[in-house]
Amino acid sequence: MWSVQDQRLSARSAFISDSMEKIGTTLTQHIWQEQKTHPQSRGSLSELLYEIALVCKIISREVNKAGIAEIYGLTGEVNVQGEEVQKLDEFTQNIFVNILGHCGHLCALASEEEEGIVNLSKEKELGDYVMLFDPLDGSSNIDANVSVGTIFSIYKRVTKKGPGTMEDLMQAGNKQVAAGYVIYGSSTMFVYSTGNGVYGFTLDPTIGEFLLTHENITMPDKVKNYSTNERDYHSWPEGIRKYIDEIKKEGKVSARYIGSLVADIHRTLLYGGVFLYPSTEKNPNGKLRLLYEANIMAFLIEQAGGRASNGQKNILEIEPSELHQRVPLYIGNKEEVKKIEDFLH
Ligand code: P6P
Repeated sequence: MWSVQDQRLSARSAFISDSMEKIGTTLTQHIWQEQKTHPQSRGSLSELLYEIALVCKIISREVNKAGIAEIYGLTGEVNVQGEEVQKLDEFTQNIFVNILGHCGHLCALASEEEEGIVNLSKEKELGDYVMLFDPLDGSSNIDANVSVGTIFSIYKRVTKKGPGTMEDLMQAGNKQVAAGYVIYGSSTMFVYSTGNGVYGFTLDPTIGEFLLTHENITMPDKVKNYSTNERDYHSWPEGIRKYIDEIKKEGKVSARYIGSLVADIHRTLLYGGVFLYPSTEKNPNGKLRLLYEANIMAFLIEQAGGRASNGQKNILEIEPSELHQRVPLYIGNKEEVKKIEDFLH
């Protein structure tokens, strides 16, 4: 005859074994499996990705409680982009620099929030990688509880030793060894690629793990949505006006625009469609940044079967000339982006 205690223990172990069957692949396990496909790898990139995931779990916690913690609102300062700095912007920038700066796998860091290279020369151990990131993209939407995101791009250094330089940071997007974003929305998702497909992981906050929910994401062929800020219609290049006029005349593709790059790209990646941020009178080179916004989205979308262009060439082939340089961005369904390029020519 089992005691009540024995019955409780057996029920609990049954529950644990049952739920373990459902837990699937964690992000940590996936990164490790990816590493095993590179026998010469020493695990430095894997550990770097683990650290990024850790930082993003902390950011997720802060973003999800921002209102309660009363850290909504502005700091009263302005960043290098001339944008008002939200308190969460400041928090996310600092936590990235503090944790990633000390992880020993980077020799240089650059961020949307800082003019130049984040100085790691004081670090006792410098690594073989550089990272460019936008700690909290779309942060102007925070107070309206709209999805925001973190964007990151990782390259192998090209210089031999010592603190990383601009040469290490300003590489073409096709040299990225890993890139991804984390979207803080109805759930927190970590979406990344190391060049072998795009994988999405959803955070289970009850166990603090990112669990694989989107295996080898492939863009649908159907162009479901077009996404752009039509405020700029009259200052777009004529080809873009003609393209959008045609889409609206046909009436088969829905307009969807959130105004938060990570959210707009995440929807485009999963549902299919195109996102456009053309050059405008206010932003003759477009608004979005090549090195820590466009390159990452281009890398992921291309891995998922899509295409990203500045209107003339593949985003990933652009040789950077400035750390914060902007580019026009046409990204999404491959055939549709090629059609946009044709309209521009
Ligand atoms: P606009 C957010 O401020 C951001 O940098 C991107 O996340 C977003 O895609 C874009 O700007 C939105 O710009 O001009 O439409 O407000």
